[in-house]
Amino acid sequence: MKSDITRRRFLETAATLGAGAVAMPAAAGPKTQQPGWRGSARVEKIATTCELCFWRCGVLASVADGKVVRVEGNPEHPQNLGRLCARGNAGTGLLYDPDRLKTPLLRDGPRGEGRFRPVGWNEALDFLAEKLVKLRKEHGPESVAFFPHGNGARFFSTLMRAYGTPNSAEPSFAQCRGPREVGYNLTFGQPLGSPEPVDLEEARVVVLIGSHLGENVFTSQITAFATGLSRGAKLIAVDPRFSTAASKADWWLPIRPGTDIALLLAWMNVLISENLYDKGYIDSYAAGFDQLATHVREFTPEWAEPITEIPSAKIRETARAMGAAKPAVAIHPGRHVTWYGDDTQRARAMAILTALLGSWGRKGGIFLPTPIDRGSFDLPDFPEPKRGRADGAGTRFPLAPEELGVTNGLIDATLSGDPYPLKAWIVYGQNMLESIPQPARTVEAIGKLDLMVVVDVLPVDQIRYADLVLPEATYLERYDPPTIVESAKRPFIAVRSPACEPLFESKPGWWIAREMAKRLDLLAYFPWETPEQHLEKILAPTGINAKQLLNCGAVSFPGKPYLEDRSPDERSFGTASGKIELYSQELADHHADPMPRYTAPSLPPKGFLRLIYGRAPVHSFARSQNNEALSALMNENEVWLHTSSALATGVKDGERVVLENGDGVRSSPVRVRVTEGIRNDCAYMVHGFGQQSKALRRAHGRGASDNSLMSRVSVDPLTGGTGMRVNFVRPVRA
Ligand code: MGD
Ligand code: MGD
Repeated sequence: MKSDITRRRFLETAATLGAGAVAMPAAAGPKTQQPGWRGSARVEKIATTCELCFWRCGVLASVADGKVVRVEGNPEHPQNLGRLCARGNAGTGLLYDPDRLKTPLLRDGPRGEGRFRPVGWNEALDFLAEKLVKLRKEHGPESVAFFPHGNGARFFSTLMRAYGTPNSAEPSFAQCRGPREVGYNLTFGQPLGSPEPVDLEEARVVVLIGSHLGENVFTSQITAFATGLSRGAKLIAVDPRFSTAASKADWWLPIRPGTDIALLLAWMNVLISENLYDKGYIDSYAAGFDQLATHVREFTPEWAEPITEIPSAKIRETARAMGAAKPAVAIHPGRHVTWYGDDTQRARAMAILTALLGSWGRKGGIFLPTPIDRGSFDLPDFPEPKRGRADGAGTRFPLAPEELGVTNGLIDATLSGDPYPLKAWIVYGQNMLESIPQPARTVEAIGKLDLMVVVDVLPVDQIRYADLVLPEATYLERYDPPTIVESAKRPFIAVRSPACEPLFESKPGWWIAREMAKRLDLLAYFPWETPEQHLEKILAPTGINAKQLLNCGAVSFPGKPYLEDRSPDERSFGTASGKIELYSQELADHHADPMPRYTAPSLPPKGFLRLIYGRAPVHSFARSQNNEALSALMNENEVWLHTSSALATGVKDGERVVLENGDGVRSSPVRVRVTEGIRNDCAYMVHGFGQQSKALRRAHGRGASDNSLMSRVSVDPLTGGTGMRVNFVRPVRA
């Protein structure tokens, strides 16, 4: 029952505010006219939404003679206010990438050899429909698994639910922020959502635990971060590497990897033992304080010092800095948090620290979402699957919400046939061989399938294993469902609309999904003919119409971001107790620690270094390395090695080495960066490079892939999240 509450909250992110308080649009409404392609009329600028990453900034695409000549930030978009990062500015590099997928492709040779013949859309979709009908008849609709990612996937998700499969999973849960959402939800009764609502600009102390803001670039987030620092906020950066953020920090704590929970417990110990926590807030809103105080009594800074390798005096000093600045302390919850398999508990520890400082719902801490009412279609009931989910969400992984799914759980089921065989995968906007660890298992699982379908924009490596490839139009060529962001100080709705016609034979996702629905007799789930009609329906309760939104790109609404903006009855928490749960009965019921406890991570064997990884500001995941403008800025990654590690192995700065992991897996060659800016027990690289597909002519063979070296994972038993920082590598001279 409690888990049901947990799961529902993922969908109702704005649940703390009563229905009567639903936001209405700003009185002025849209201000400018940005006419663009409507019918056959050519006009200048189209307001739309970026998809180079998942922050989804507002952009204006300048169109001349049907060609997008420039993409810039939309000044009217409430999130990025006209600013745009390098990747967003390089949108045309994806649109006009000569290596794009151009036509539907059907496999024409053994699977894995990458031989295809181009086919028309009718042949491609008839083929898929025929296969899906057969699979449903012979193995049940549950035998088809869906791997979506990105905004455009939502129409496909409707299609897959209508078809009857419960098996759908995105990497944004089990390879990204799943354990964080579960940890905060257990504590505050509400997950954080995206964009994460961290009040960086108002903070007096910012705490980054791994979050490498500055290399991890979300435009408005780093703007708020810079604003906060320029207003005098102190910065504590906990990172085994001297990250860009660490270089701005008042305290850089080069923690021994995997020991953050020990540091967090010691911070709690100091806040409580020195009476620096927010007593009034805890008394009003929290439950379980006495149990927590008893629990952390033994976890002193002196206890944490040998574990974390951070001097106890620094632990005290930083805890006191937080205590003095409370409640304006922004403990950034992190985003990619699947590190060591204890990730839900680390997220819980961060959430509890946030609560002790009184920072949840307070200026300079974590602000609260404000709901936006939206319209929906009256659809027929979705068929109730006869068999439950195959990925373990809600069962083997009791706190993984069924709506989001566990990618690796679906791969496990495909390999084992347990709880039942999966016969087909449909992959939309997910680069499985780069974003799911243990890629050799993924390939092995694909080998067990009767059907593998990939809907993508580029010929990424996984295409090689597909039976059918469907080329989607890029985000600049299509409508997607509107972006509705409640976790902003001013919540907003933004639109994605086409700046130009789809190139080649590519088609928008909404069109592909609808055409499939026709063939599968599921059109009742798509009761609209054009995406404008769909948009109009969603917008109906907001008081703005599709034309207005298309003109300006985004409309914001007044928000109530802080507890003080809300009446007492709007301040309850969505937990079972209605309070912030410092002690979690729900975790105890699942035989897990009700309060976080430190467990030691596995250590690198002699001669090996822990592989850690992160982002570069000018690239997104593994999706941007083939982009002409972005590859000109950075066309390979490097492996960071500490000076002493380089000395011990005899490798030199600038030399190319191969990395070999503990299982003997070798990377492609990668250049060494010898630096003092990393601990001597780690090796670091930027994710997304080392791509194998020869059809990506700029990205192919550039640098090394972190994912290829992840032959091991430590799975979080509560969520299924794959802890990926448990692989060890050594440089081997090429
Ligand atoms: P992490 O991988 O959690 O990423 O960005 P973050 O959430 O910031 O953090 C990487 C940092 O953790 C590195 O600096 C690494 O040295 C440090 N680290 C490694 N091990 C440990 C440890 O044990 N303890 C501590 N304290 N630190 C450790 C990811 C985020 O970036 C995500 S999820 C998305 S969706 C976006 N992707 C993205 C992108 O692709 N490109 C760019 N430019 N920006 C992006 N922003 C977002
Ligand atoms: P991308 O590499 O961006 O990552 O996981 P993914 O979303 O799988 O792959 C996106 C795929 O979608 C690419 O194949 C791209 O060509 C395609 N694509 C791009 N635009 C479109 C479009 O408009 N339509 C369609 N149909 N396809 C499109 C990201 C995930 O990866 C995340 S969120 C995180 S935080 C994790 N980070 C991470 C890591 O740092 N290291 C390793 N090893 N694995 C990771 N996995 C996770």
